[in-house]
Amino acid sequence: MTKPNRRDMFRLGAAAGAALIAASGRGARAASPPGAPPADNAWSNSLGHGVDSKPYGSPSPFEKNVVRRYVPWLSPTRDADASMTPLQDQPGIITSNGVFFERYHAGVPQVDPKAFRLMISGRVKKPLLLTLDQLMRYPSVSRIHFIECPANGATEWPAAQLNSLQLTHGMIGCAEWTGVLLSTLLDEAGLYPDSRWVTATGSDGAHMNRSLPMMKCLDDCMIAWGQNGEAVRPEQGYPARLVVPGWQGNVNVKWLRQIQVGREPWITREETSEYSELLGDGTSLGFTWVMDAKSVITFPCPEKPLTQGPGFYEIRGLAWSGRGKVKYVDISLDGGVNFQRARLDNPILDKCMTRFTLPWWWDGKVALIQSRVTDETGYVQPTIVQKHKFWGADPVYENNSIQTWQVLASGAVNNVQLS
Ligand SMILES: Nc1nc2c(c(=O)[nH]1)N[C@H]1C(S)=C(S)[C@@H](COP(=O)(O)O)O[C@H]1N2
Ligand SMILES: [Mo]
Repeated sequence: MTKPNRRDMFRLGAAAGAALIAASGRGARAASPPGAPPADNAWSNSLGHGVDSKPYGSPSPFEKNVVRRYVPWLSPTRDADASMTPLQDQPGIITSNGVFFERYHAGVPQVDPKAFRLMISGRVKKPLLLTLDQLMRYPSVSRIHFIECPANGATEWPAAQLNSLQLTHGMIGCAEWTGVLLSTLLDEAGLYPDSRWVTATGSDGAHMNRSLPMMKCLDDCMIAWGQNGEAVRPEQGYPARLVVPGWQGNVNVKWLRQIQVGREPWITREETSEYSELLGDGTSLGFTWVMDAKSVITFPCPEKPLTQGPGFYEIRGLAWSGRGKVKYVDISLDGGVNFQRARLDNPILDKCMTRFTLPWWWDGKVALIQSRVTDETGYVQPTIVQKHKFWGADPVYENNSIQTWQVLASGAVNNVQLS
């Protein structure tokens, strides 16, 4: 199909609309068929609800399908589980608090903010014990960062298993976090030259604890109490969580209660049985903190097929890197043979989701669409074949490989893996 000019962009859609009007004729009042002027619907002839009925808002009932979802066979219990963000319905880079993915090892505790205490102890000159009000008194920052669980995409290591963007890529969320930099509190407590490691512990039943090198703690870690214009949600660690920008989700300790400073890493259970990866050659990686660059096309995708026949569509997607900013995103329509550069939307921020788009005149034929991000360090998102070379045949974590969606002639979209 030759590329039509801009004025013709919706020509095919308009023709289909005209046919529909002819078929529906008179009496079709409820919904306006494409091409017809807006119908005079009931909501135009009556009062809407007033300010008293919804002091805390919620999405339109027509958006009830936009919810977190989970994969029952990934974990046997709901209180030690993960749910995924519906990325197919996320228009921009911010993940709505109500659908921000969840991961917890012992359920969501209900923490009383009055009883909250944060202890900063260990190899510091002046240990601190802070109430929430005291914590919130320190100078604060607001920053937009993603948090991604390294198990995001784990099911897709052996083969394309789940035909869903949400279930293959949704263990990520991006929010504006507001709080105090960890460096501010560590400066207040006073470090010694050999105060080289920090361990953060949660107050939930899992008492999740992870060791972090001092360099990262003094760089950009923060203790956040704000999330996208309101208090951090219970699922995200109310009233305060650690945000470790760009690093594995599991180090972003929620329901925070202790920051311990020491000379050595703690080598906690989470750092031996859980988050250390066995490689193909039999050796194990001690710490794998940084989330490497990743991108995915969010439209079209299995949940959002092409429903209006051949013609113009805008390919849309999200890209991010735990090492810094997204530099560019390339799109392939033929399974990775040829690539063209996508347009990036501002803002392009450090360790943050970046939105990309590409205009596409779909000829109605089968296409294999992919996105590939390059970050500001020059790191290029790898193929699954390249990943397996280093990570071995059967890994769990860190699947940041290029995703291929197969667009069928019908417009349906499937998750496929190219070997
Ligand atoms: N206290 C505590 N913090 C925790 C966890 C936990 O179980 N308990 N789970 C971790 C894991 S594995 C991930 S991926 C992130 C998920 O953050 P979210 O639920 O806000 O998306 O929280 C981390 N912080
Ligand atoms: Mo995680």
